[in-house]
Amino acid sequence: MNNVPFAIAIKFPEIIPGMYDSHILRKLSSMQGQFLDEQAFTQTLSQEDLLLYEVYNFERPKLGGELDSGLSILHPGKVGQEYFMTKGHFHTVLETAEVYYCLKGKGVMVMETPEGEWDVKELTPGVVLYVPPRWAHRSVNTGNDEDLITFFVYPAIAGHNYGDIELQGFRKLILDSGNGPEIVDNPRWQAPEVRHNGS
Ligand code: PAN
Ligand code: ZN
Repeated sequence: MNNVPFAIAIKFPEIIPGMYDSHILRKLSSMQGQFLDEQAFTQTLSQEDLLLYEVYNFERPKLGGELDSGLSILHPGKVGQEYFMTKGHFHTVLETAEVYYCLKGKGVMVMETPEGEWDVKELTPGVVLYVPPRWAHRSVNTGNDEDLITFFVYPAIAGHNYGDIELQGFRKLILDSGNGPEIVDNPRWQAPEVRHNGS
């Protein structure tokens, strides 16, 4: 990979960059066990394996000092009452942070630490969100019919740990109350001390 500066235009309304290193497509079938309403999940999936989100990555060598960046495009929709969301992850190198910049749409970032602290921050165009080291993160599209588009940057050495989130999901879920989004407890989630006692 050339160690020379590069510039990539992200222009409205197309958004999709003219150049990128990888394009990841995540469909509903890859989110087995992650949505609260399992019946709604099975039913939605039986109709169509919907495309939930796409990521365009600008990748750099996995070296200290390098930064990976890219665009996340999370489509609108729901499984039952739960809005479409990304899988979410901790960074494998837990002590690495990430910055998100919201370009379009409406949503939230759901975050938590391994110790069970949690936070939810709104994402609307112009918002810069700092996800500190140690915080797992998942974006959720709470808009009715618009993509949630964010630009992100993180250390190239970070890596993605999906497994710990897949075990029981995030502590908080974002559901449509019928009157807008609400934050609810995830019944599958167990506090670290309970989890580690092997219940
Ligand atoms: C982002 C995310 C992207 C997709 O690049 O990877 O939004 O979400 P999932 O990786 O959870 O499927 C990021 O946070 N990178 O570290
Ligand atoms: Zn990340």
